[in-house]
Amino acid sequence: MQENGFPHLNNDSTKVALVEGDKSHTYSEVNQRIDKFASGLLGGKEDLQEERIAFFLPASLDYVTTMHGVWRAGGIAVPLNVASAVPELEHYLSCASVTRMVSTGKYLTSLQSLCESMAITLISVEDLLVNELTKLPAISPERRGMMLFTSGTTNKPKGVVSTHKTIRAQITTLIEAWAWTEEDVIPLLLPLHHIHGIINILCCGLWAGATVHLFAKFDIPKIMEQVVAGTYNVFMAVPTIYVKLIQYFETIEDAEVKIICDGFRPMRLNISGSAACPVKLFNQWKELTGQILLERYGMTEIGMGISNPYDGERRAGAVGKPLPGVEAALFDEEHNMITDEEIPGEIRIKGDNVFLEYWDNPIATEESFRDGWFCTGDVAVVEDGYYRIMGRSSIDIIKSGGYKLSGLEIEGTLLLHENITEVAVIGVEDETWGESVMAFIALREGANMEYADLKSWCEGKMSSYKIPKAIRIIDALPRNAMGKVTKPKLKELLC
Ligand code: MCA
Ligand code: AMP
Repeated sequence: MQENGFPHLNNDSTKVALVEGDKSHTYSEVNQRIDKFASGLLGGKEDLQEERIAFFLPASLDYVTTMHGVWRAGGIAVPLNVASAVPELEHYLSCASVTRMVSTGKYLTSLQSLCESMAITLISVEDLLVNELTKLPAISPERRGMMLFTSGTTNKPKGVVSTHKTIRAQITTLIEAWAWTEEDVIPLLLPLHHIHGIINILCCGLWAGATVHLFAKFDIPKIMEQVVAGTYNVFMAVPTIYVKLIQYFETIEDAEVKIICDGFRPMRLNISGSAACPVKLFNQWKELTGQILLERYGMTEIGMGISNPYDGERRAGAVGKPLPGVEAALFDEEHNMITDEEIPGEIRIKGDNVFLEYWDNPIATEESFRDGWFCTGDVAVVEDGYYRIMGRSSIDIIKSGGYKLSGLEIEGTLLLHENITEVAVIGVEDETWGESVMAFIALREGANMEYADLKSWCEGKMSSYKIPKAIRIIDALPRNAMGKVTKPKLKELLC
């Protein structure tokens, strides 16, 4: 282990860190494997000097080995969405100038030609587990450690770069605020290319010395088996997961529902975040399980910023107060800080938790900060000290099942369809997904389009959760005098 760096991992020896199916791995086993992998990655070099190493791995021991191995060897970890379509992957890999990609099993075959065409060396963790350990570099906190891709109001996702200091701040504030301890056992059922899964669950758990159960997908019966067995004392998910659990309860016997809900009841904490938790859902979950959901607010660029309290009132429909070490304030359109309660404004955030930069995009980085504050684009009010999210400043951002999607990115792909002349994508309210993607489409003269055909056409061109759930064919998109599409008018068409 390096001496001065930021290993971000507990060093307890015998405690179980990870459970993966019927296998479990202790902290000492995981730590040793990481050191071997980091030594293999270095391959004789003293320091990777922020080489971007991508990984295309489901939640697994290999994932943890790779992420921490890259950190310990001085690289930048670039975890990728294992559900990505090839054009999306091409963008991530070229944007980050990735040189090596770590993957496993069947993916090693499916990624081969893409990696070859981009001169990226494709490797497995096993390939780099060396027995002779090298001295690992000392990593200063200001060094870049991770790049995650996020959708914005531009066509292509941007790489959000965090330093080791950022990562540390994001983890430690949650350890303190949510009272993580080594006694905690938590299931990880979220994808591992976003903060929610990576920082809030995996990194916090492994920093605290807790046990994290890894699930490669949201497998309700398997996870519920463990809930019933009383395995977990903490549960974190996006609102859609709680909705889907309630929908699942409607498909099984009442007695079984009761047993599952009794498994949730004694947990010390159930958290909802990544998208608004409707008050109805908050109340339903409380009625079913007795759990008062702790809702919090975060963003890829800031980790978590605002949270309802662990001890104290958890207010339905509100996201709470700024976390320890995080400064939050509301600003009006003239960039004046709002000091009166109940006047809405944009949430801006300061603190060590805030990212360093958008990779290779100084203009976007500069535009996203004002006077040292990161401008989130989310609008809120403060009521009695509690922040309540009112919406977003951009209609081009859609939050579906916890994923942040760019309407413009989806439009860009749909426009490649030979029969589509104009398209506008918006999010429409949806009980399961929060918002679901809807496309308004104008067609080439004489052309027809069935939804099912468009859906099949989209497959492989974008991640499946970005594919519109519905389309509406219209003659022409509504535009203002400047020729800009007026998306709010499209929403009105649905009323
Ligand atoms: C799956 N589908 C979706 C979504 N997920 N459609 C719209 N929105 C989605 N989010 C579609 C698939 O395309 C597929 O469609 C069908 O649903 C079944 O797919 P499957 O993968 O089996 O679905 P699932 O396992 O039930 O997934 C639902 C899910 C998943 C578990 C809620 O969406 C998910 O993991 N969401 C969380 C994402 C996340 O971690 N977000 C945090 C980022 P078809 O059948 O037509 O092919 S935000 C963040 O990190 C910030 C910092 C924060 O605040 O936390
Ligand atoms: P992402 O960049 O994918 O991490 O998504 C961050 C966005 O998710 C934020 O800018 C918010 O719009 C939204 N978000 C996260 N948590 C909440 C919440 N509790 N309530 C409402 N929106 C949320």
